[in-house]
Amino acid sequence: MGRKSSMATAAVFVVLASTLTTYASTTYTVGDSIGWQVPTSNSNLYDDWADNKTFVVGDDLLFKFITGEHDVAEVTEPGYDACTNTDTISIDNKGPVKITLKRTGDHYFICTYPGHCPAGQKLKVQVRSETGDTTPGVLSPPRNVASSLVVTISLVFVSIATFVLLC
Ligand SMILES: [Cu+2]
Repeated sequence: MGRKSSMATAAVFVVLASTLTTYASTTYTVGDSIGWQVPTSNSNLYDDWADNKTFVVGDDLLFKFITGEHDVAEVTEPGYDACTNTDTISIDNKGPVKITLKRTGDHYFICTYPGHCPAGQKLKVQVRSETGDTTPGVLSPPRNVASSLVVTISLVFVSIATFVLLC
């Protein structure tokens, strides 16, 4: 195989690899510019923040906080309601923390530092699949698979054309 055709083959692989990572997902910074902390004036801050957003499987939640001042624990609904972390699903204590929403249904997050959750540092989000399904525990495929496929196929054709030209 000549140098040119090896280069073309490499190009095809690069194109294919890059299209596989183009699934669209949204990263939401929890609390926006306020970040993840004890709300000072509005104890419903995180409820209000989540209210006007639609979260879909594959989206990320970015919890911005200073390590050692807060943490992020994913808990069960009773844990969220009572601000206890006895049923902790996961806990991250090094800020910032990025959590990918992998399942549909409700997700609950609290800060386990004493007094923080009762003061409002708690977040509940409802995660939907692309079709709007919120049945708990359903794993849905990444978004925009169909459109990515179209892009991939057209890029493969362009790559083949390049390959032919180079030979
Ligand atoms: Cu905290």
